Amino acid sequence: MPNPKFYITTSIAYANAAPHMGHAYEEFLADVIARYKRNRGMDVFFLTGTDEHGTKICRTAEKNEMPVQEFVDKNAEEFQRFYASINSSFDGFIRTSDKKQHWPGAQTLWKKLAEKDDIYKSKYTGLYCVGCEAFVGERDLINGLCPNHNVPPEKVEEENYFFRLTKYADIIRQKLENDEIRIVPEARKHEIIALIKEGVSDVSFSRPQSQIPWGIPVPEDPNQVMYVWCDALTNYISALGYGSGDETNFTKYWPADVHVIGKDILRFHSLLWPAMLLSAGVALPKEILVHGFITSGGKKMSKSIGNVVDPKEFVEKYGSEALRSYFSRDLSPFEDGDFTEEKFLESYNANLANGIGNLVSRTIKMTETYFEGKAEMKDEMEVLLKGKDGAPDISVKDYLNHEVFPAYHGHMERYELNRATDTIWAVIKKLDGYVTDYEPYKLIKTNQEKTEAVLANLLYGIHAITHMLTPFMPETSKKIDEILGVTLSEDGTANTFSVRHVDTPLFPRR
Ligand code: ME8
Repeated sequence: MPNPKFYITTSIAYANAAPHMGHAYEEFLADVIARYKRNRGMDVFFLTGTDEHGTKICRTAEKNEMPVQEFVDKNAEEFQRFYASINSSFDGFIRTSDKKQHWPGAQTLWKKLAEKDDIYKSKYTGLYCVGCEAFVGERDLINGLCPNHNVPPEKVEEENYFFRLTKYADIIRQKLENDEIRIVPEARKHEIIALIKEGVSDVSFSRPQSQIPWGIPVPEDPNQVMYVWCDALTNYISALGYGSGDETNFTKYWPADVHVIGKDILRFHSLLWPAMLLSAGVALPKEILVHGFITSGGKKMSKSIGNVVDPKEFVEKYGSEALRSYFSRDLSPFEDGDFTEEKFLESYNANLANGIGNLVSRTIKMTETYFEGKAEMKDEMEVLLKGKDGAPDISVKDYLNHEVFPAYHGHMERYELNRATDTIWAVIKKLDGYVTDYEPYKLIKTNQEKTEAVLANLLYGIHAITHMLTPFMPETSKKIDEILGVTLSEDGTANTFSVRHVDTPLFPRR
């Protein structure tokens, strides 16, 4: 039996500026899930990339006095470099200006919709927000301004192609209601269903080439270029070879098991995209994970407020593992979350320096001092974790197998990533308590055998921690495992340790 496949994507970031903290977070979320699924033995394809067409990019390139292609090349490279610097394990990076891989996919899909008679030409008179790259209605505005960008939308009057979204709205609403397309978290599902119930219109699906020269030409009508969202959404299949010749990956990995996106682009992914796929007769994505927004000091990060935290500078200063740790511990994937340097430092010291760093260093030190760095798990001498508040005592192994792992995997499967790390940090706390209860630094004077059992249990517990922590902090987990010098027994559990000396703390206090 081949391993089950798992196809996960991020949205594709606009290549009109350097990556921001929101991009870093979304990439991190998808990376944690991809790493977790790989560790579970799945055949994972993790796709990320950049969205390189549209009015916004075209205008920003002009402002920067650069040819558009050069401008997006530079930014796409910056995204790739940044994602690599935060240890993203992506398998594919799609760029929508890629004429070999992406354009044929987008044009093939367009033709399918046209064959279905789901595309027609009509006059569009209305409003367009360049920031959103979206046609907006009066009801979307607050005091005449786009609430996302605080600017008035532009008036547009032009001859466009339209896509018959109305034809599919009801079917999609049903598929959302019965979780055929599952939206996580549940609240976002209700939000999109309510939006569909308010009423849906057909969408303008192209722009005149004279208005926006930077985009994919509409098949058989070079006077029109595709609307940027029509082109961008197709990336999820064009990256797998759809429409460009070799469809091996498309056949193998599609449909997406999960699209990871931010809350502002929910309607494109849970309505427009499924409608396009239904029209083309292509299978629908199974799940959409919708994350919240990162703010700074409770406010949207903005240059004028001066609260922007640049993720690249941040990684240069503190390292990618520290950033990943903050994302893991302090943000919930389903809600908005705050990022400030002050909060980061607090979390760093509590979770890393005093938390895992301290537990590892004192355990290693005692093993070195009392047993020349060697310890072995022996069944005949169990030293139990003391049950608190009337709970019975329990062995470290049983505690991990019966309480910790089931809770951890449950959270991971439900994408409750911060709750999964709560489970990990509960183990750290438990092991700290174990040291306090048995005081190996005193016990060594009276009972050497029992002290070794305590240390072996601690090392065993730390190995369980690194195992669970790998998707979140891959480098730290690897480093700690090297320090532990673990040898696994036949059943795959750690049984002997030969610890390595460390001179510098894993996470010095900051
Ligand atoms: O929307 N916090 O690109 P984008 C968390 N090209 N996430 C945030 C955020 C924040 N402050 N700001 C933005 C696009 N995001 C399109 C996608 S997909 C076919 C096309 C998230 O660069 C946002 O929700 O504006 C989106 O998921 C991602 O960053 C890219 O945003």
